[in-house]
Amino acid sequence: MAPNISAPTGVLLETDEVPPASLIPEPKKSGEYKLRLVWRNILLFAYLHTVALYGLYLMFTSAKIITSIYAFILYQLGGLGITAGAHRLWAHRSYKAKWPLRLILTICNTLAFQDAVVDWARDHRVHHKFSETDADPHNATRGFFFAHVGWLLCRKHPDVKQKGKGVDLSDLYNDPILRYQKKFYLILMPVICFIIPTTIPMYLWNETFLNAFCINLFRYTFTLNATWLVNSAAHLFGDKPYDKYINPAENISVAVLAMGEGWHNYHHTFPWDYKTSELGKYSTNFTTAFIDVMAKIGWAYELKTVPQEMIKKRVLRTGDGTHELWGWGDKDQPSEEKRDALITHVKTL
Ligand code: ST9
Ligand code: ZN
Ligand code: ZN
Repeated sequence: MAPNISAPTGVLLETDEVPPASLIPEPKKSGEYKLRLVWRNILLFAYLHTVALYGLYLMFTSAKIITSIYAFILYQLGGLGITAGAHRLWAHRSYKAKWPLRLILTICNTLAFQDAVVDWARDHRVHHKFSETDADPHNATRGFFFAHVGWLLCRKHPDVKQKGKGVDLSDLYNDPILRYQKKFYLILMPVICFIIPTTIPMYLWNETFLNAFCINLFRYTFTLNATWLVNSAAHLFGDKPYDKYINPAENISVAVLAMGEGWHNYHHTFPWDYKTSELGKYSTNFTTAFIDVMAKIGWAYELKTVPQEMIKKRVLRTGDGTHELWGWGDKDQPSEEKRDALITHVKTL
């Protein structure tokens, strides 16, 4: 009998048997379909990247230091709108958020201009469900460039729309904040992503228009590329400690640039974990730190995470052997580490 591979992505569920290597299906190649370029996007992205590079040059030659610090802060805020908002909260529902947090995340998300959350989350759910097939909007089997930005420069493969229709989005449309963001996107986006970020440095610390404008475009383009690297680099390069049968991999460089979103082998294996990684170390996962702080003040709640035992079983079943240590009690944990570990709040009764 054929192995019980969860159709159609090949992603194994906890109860599935591990298929013998010879039975793992080859990723489907793009079949009979004609690539239709979208020249408007090609020209806009070429313009954007050219001005962004000039903005980078201005950062080192004529802009005030505070303008660069400000651009970095905007990158982090916009980044959170994507990672903590569109990705972990809305696309994956890995935690819940009260309305003030949802509102803040929606504003941050608009600052990052990656289209309305409902559209972003729709494409992302489709990406997880039909990963590395024609129905995946940024199918990484079509190469680094297509997964990175090429998919935004042409019409989507018909399978994306066809299979995407079956993905439930009712939870997103039930959120009035997201409905308003989508409805007024063409007004909100230019104001929040371009006009306000450019005028603040001009009025508050007398930055020139040219510096403020170009450096803001650099900030926007940098955030875009950090995000796109998750689709390209983290689908092509890195270890696969959790599931060697899928392409997404653990990529620390991407994790740092994308605020904790480079642990992609784990994330595709357990997409509902709010940490999008096993350990969620704050140093390489700023988004987890942010959600934990929000949970402390009660704005984030029902944070879902994978129990250690479940991860352990999965690593043994489908990992590629690069997962070194489970955590406390792993059979490979050195005895001196156990002996010297600092254990606080020890139970006294
Ligand atoms: C951008 C998005 O950059 C980047 C997303 C990256 C995701 C990364 C995820 C990685 C994990 C998270 C890591 C985060 C890290 C963050 C780090 C931060 C520091 N299902 O799309 P259209 C139907 S955006 C079902 O126009 P075309 C639907 O009816 C950059 N149906 O397709 C739709 O109508 P409507 C700025 C679907 O015509 C209709 O088709 N934005 C689906 O083929 C038409 O949809 C841009 O540059 C689906 N999945 O055009 C705009 N999809 O929407 C770029 C479509 O009315 N986009 N339908 O319901 C475009 O111009 C166009 O989408 C296109 C395709 C030309 C690419
Ligand atoms: Zn995801
Ligand atoms: Zn992915």
